[in-house]
Amino acid sequence: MSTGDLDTARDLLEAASSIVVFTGAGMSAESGIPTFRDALTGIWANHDPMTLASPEGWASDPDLVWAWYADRATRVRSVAPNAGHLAVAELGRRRGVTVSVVTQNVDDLHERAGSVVASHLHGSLFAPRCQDCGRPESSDLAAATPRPACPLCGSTLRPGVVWFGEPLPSDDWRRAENVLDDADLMIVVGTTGVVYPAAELPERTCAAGVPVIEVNPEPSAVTTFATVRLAGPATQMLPDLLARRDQS
Ligand code: BV8
Ligand code: ZN
Repeated sequence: MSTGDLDTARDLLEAASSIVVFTGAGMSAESGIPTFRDALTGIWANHDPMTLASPEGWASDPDLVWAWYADRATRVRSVAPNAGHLAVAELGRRRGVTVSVVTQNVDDLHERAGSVVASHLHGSLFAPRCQDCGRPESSDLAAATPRPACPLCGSTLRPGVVWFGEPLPSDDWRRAENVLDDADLMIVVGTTGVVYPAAELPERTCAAGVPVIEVNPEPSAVTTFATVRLAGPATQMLPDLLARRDQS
């Protein structure tokens, strides 16, 4: 990455007052949470995440799918937010700037770093709910095994995430659209930009003439339209982007 890219990105940041930070699995990678593209490891090595993260996968083996999410929830609880999460939270505390986090991630690392998350587009590992009566259950049950029954109707709890083929939560989608309407900058961190309809949001931002800064060590679908790409990991690029010029 050239220092020119960092200067360009810093100019864009300094000029912005309403920023949307749009994040994907790469945001949590350096906290030790594998991205969706990473091959599943250990006991999950022989499973396809696209199958596990689908209604069909759930229907065919709810115990297996529940165990995968319980394992992921346990893993998230055992790691910490990284320097990238902390940089986003610090940006949100700056005077004169409104920062809205819109994440595709189902972990709570942005919240634990101190950010307020405007939208969890794909739900949360920590919001299990009854698959029949819809009653939301305590986040403590997210990692409970075996799969807990609904205390209200006795049916089974399901993970509170959005599976492939399922619609995104309308409230989260509306909140994401609302913050996009006011944005004068989007920072996209750690996403391939190929999962829809979430991937529409950076595209719409660009189409509206709002600058897009991408943070990703690899090119992605976002790279094709981003104003500038900071080619490196989130824990390095975000602190560099936010560093006050007189301090760098
Ligand atoms: C919908 C929750 C319609 C679950 C997720 C055929 C049938 C059905 C649907 C479709 C179909 N074909 C297409 C679709 C639409 C489908 C879709 O987009 N599929 C893709 C694969 C083509 N979308 C859907 O199904 C959506 N629903 O369309 O519903 C509908 C409407 C009305 C009524 C009924 C139905 C639902 C999509 C949501 C799926 N759920 N997550 C779970 O987590 O288990 S998506 C899941 O995958 C993640 O949440 C994440 O969003 C996504 C993976 O994308 P990324 O976040 O980008 O992560 P990835 O691993 O791909 O990449 C990591 C990136 O980070 C890389 O670029 C890497 O370079 C970078 N990186 C790595 N390290 C770092 C880094 N960056 C910075 N720093 C680092 N250190
Ligand atoms: Zn129930």
